Amino acid sequence: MTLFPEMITNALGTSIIGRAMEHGLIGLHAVNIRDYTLDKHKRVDDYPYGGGAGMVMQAQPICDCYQAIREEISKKQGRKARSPRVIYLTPQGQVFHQKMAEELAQEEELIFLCGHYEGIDERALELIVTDHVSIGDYVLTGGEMPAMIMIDAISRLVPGVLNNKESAEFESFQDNLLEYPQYTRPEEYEGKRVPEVLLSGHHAKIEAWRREQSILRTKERRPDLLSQAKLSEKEQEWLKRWEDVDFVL
Ligand code: 9D3
Repeated sequence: MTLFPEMITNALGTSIIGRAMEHGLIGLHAVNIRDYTLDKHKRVDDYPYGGGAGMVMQAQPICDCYQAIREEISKKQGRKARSPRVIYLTPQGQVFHQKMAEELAQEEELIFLCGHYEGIDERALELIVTDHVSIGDYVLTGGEMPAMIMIDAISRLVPGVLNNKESAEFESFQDNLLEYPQYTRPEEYEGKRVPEVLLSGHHAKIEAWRREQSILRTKERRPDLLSQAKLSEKEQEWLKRWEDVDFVL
């Protein structure tokens, strides 16, 4: 639900998500809230009661838009569907994270409500919204890009959307460690050589090196994640020896 539906369809249509839509793995409908206004000038906002700067989006177009979407879902499912979760994108929401994406990927239907500049009449939020979500502590101009980010993160978890199953499973955030560095041909570029161990063909050594790199890289770049990573006793001992080293990578 948005005032700028083409923003969503244009951006997501050309991505991996677009391919998944063509294959019928997911469906995406960007619904224009303005299509549900009863105002003869097609207005969807008005001045705030109590005064103040800016405009406020009215409850009626949003709630009617929501009811129309519910009707479509019922038609598709051939029965009265249970109420889908309605996610309102707002800087005041819970901050989006991978666990939330995994949980939302289990849902059959999701509705995203995007605001823009102005706020939304609180009564519309009280009537239809089930989740308030932000994508982080920085200020954007609207909820469309946050919705797209959520849709992308959730859709790639739907079976079949990614090519190989592994890519969804062995993940940066799965075990709270960052990925190891990767190299391809040539062996030397601008005087910089590929780490010798990767050319050795010694698979156990390569695996051990990659694990080390993941741990060191996480310590350097995302120390906040390291505290939640599952490291073996041996790895924790080994890591202690790097404790006083400031610049490794
Ligand atoms: C300062 C009062 N508000 C302006 C009327 C704050 C405000 C509301 C809405 C500022 C920006 C926005 C537009 N942003 C979003 O709708 C939004 C958002 C964001 O800005 N950052 C992170 N996550 C999100 S989710 C939706």
